[in-house]
Amino acid sequence: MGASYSSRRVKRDGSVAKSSLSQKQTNGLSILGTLVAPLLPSFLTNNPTPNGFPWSTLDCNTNYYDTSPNTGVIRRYDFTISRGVIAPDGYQRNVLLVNGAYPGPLIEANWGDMIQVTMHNNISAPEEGTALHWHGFLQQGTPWEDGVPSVTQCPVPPGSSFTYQFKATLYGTTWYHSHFSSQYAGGLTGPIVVHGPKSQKYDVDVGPVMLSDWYHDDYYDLVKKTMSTVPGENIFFSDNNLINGKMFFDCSKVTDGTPCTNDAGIAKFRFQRGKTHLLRLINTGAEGLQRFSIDGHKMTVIANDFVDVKPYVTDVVTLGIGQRTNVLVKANGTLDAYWMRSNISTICSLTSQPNALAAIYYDNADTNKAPQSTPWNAPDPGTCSNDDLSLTEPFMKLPVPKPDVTNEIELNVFVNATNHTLWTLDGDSFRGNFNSPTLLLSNLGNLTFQSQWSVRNVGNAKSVRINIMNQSPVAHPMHLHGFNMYILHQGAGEWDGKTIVRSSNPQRRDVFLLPPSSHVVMQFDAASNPGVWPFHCHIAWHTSAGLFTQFLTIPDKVRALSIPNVVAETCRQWGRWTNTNIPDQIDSGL
Ligand SMILES: *[C@@H]1O[C@H](CO)[C@@H](O)[C@H](O)[C@H]1NC(C)=O
Ligand SMILES: *[C@@H]1O[C@H](CO)[C@@H](O)[C@H](O)[C@H]1NC(C)=O
Ligand SMILES: *[C@@H]1O[C@H](CO)[C@@H](O)[C@H](O)[C@H]1NC(C)=O
Ligand SMILES: *[C@@H]1O[C@H](CO)[C@@H](O)[C@H](O)[C@H]1NC(C)=O
Ligand SMILES: *[C@@H]1O[C@H](CO)[C@@H](O)[C@H](O)[C@H]1NC(C)=O
Ligand SMILES: *[C@@H]1O[C@H](CO)[C@@H](O)[C@H](O)[C@H]1NC(C)=O
Ligand SMILES: [Cu+2]
Repeated sequence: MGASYSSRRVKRDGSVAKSSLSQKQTNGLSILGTLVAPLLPSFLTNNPTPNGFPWSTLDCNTNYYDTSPNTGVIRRYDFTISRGVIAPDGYQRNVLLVNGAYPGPLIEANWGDMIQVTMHNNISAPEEGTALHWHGFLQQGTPWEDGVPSVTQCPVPPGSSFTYQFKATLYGTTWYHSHFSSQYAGGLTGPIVVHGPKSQKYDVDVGPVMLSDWYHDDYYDLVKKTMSTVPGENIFFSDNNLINGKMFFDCSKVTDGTPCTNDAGIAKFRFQRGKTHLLRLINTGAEGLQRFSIDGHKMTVIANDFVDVKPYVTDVVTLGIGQRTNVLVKANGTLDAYWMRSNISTICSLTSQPNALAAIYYDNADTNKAPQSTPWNAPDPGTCSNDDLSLTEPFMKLPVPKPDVTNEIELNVFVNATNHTLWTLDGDSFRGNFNSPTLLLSNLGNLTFQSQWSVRNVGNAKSVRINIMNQSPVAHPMHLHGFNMYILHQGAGEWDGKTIVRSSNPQRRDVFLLPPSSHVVMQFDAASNPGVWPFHCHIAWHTSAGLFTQFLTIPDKVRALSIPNVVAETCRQWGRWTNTNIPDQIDSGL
């Protein structure tokens, strides 16, 4: 259905490429996806160190888990989170904006810089707490900056502010998003780019390409559906698919009188003929698995998440939620305009309109004309899986160490006695307590946790191996905070307990796709990062319904952390606010 709708619209030359709404009406103050969005870096990365770069003599072979430059530079950002009304795809809805923008502003830094973001919670009517998570950053020595309510901090109440500060010890492409309930499905997300040494040559850094499913209902109503006890009500479909926050919609489907404009416009990019372009793909969606392609162009994959990989060529890049892939694209097509496409897999995800389009214009092509290119014939294999582990070999080589602990975790779904559909890891369905973050309790030496907090204390284990078995018929993008995981094996059914793909240098990343009824074996070097680290499914609705656990690593060192007073002060502020405002925590809280 979605497919025929899209191709029909594409043939109406012009209307697709032109917008009858202003950028302000579709995306507020965001300029992402427009032809005035800057190429990157938007500041100079070179400086007068021996090698002319802030990272001096460090390069792509440096082990970034234990070595990163100290540039002495602080990149400061001031974010105000507010409610607003925009129409990213022409359908007008209430959203959450960062500095009036959806997607939120780009954070850009060099490897080794400090990133400092002062966030003001201006969410009103209704008021709501919030917190921002910096996806994929390791937060070594600063676990309280990870931005997860119930785990690393109390939510920041309306009217209050919180300043996050952490070091960019890894380089590449990532994003930030709210970790308070499913708020980020309401628009509270933005891209992050950390410039570092280049493992491959390219000419033009096009910047972030955010891929996101899009719902027309408020996120809170969708969380209510997720937690509904009415049979079937917790199954619902996204309404559209956006590239850099933009796409058009067939407003004849709107029956409730909500303002809707058919031709909201699409994201546009410019290519320079003959040059090699870097595209930084990020799946910032709530539920949908994306299959990204560019008509007439092959892509060379050079990084997955924060890990540069040995380059390989592909027609389609698969991204689960939270995953990033840097690709190089040579502008050597015969036409002067091409479609960029991102299709949500209709086998692996729930959507009524899977196909996102954006336009790529070479040099002086007419940017008001729709491209006439044709898609690759690349049928969805329906495996809900990333590229084979044998293909994705990290550039910076690390063998997997011998684990001191191996845990098996079973992922399942069940309906509880009051008919709520809940996800479980080893039988526990997570539900957090906003007032008692695990990190703060652990820092006080109180390791008595409620079972519904699903805390796994791995003690002094240096390296922890997890064999996770998905007993559900659904794929899950599993994300670990604080580490890059070694991804050792994946397959249908049970693991044989020994086979590892390329143990001399297995794939590493911070989100992996766990296909239906399959296992994935991952490992992380727990002792390298004392703290409390969530491991969860990145589907917003699954996290809401409990698919979340947390690892406590090196508790003695967590006890010894000197956590800034503002973290406890935020809990006091949250406590005061909740004295008179009862937060309606209908889900797990995250
Ligand atoms: C994306 O969807 C379009 C429209 O249905 C289709 O022609 C194209 O082959 C698809 N591409 C991929 C990579 O799935
Ligand atoms: C706070 O939010 C309101 C809308 O709820 C908006 O009008 C106002 O401009 C916002 N303040 C700032 C500083 O962004
Ligand atoms: C375009 O460049 C890519 C990457 O260098 C190459 O694989 C491809 O064959 C080229 N295509 C044409 C039409 O020259
Ligand atoms: C079922 O789960 C919901 C959501 O977590 C919870 O509110 C409810 O108390 C649970 N029911 C029972 C009987 O435990
Ligand atoms: C749960 O659903 C079953 C089947 O629809 C129904 O018979 C039962 O009354 C429901 N229980 C509750 C507590 O709502
Ligand atoms: C430890 O924290 C729990 C809350 O998880 C609390 O109930 C308990 O009283 C605390 N214990 C001590 C000794 O403070
Ligand atoms: Cu999931």
